[in-house]
Amino acid sequence: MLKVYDFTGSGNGYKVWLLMSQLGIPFERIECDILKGETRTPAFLEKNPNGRIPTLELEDGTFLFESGAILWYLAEGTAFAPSDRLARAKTLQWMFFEQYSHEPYIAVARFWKHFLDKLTAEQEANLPDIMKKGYAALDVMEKHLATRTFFVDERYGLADIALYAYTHVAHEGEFDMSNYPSITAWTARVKAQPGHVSIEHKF
Ligand SMILES: N[C@@H](CCC(=O)N[C@@H](CS)C(=O)NCC(=O)O)C(=O)O
Repeated sequence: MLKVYDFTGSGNGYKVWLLMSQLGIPFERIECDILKGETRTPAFLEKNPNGRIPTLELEDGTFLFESGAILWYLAEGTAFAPSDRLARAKTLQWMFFEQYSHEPYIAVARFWKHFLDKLTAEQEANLPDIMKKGYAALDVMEKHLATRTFFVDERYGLADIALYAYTHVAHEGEFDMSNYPSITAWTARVKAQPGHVSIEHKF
């Protein structure tokens, strides 16, 4: 059986097991407490030299890391990963956007505000810039979704999963979502997809 190394509440981990749930792929979930450094032990670094979850262990003992790569591995050949060349590129476009312009701000603000007891002076100093860049990513999404139901070709797929993971919990990073009606409507459409599970799902 596939094994998913994960941390409760992680949006990056959630992307992986949300897709697996929707595809009906059985998996074993292994909790790694990142707050206790459990992804930085020599044993974990053997699995993922980058010391992070999500990490997927295949049945032959191969390890795969980076949520986007794991999503593509799992979704290849299914309706979640388009076969059309341009649709694949557009899916990657939004997934790269998520990793470069969205997750580093929205997920980081959420982690600091929702998971940490107290911010360091450096984190406090960086927070306004993180929030500003997070809002810039939300602005891009809002504009795109104003005339669309899903990110690529009006079909729910990997780009939606990748962006949903941290967007729907952006309020936990104290992002005010009241000015984002198109994102809010898209969030509801994602939640309504067959096999959807919540990030708060108890294993
Ligand atoms: N780009 C990576 C980011 C993974 C990531 O940042 N994981 C965090 C939890 S959400 C982590 O494992 N942090 C622990 C650490 O850095 O020690 C992905 O998409 O998988």
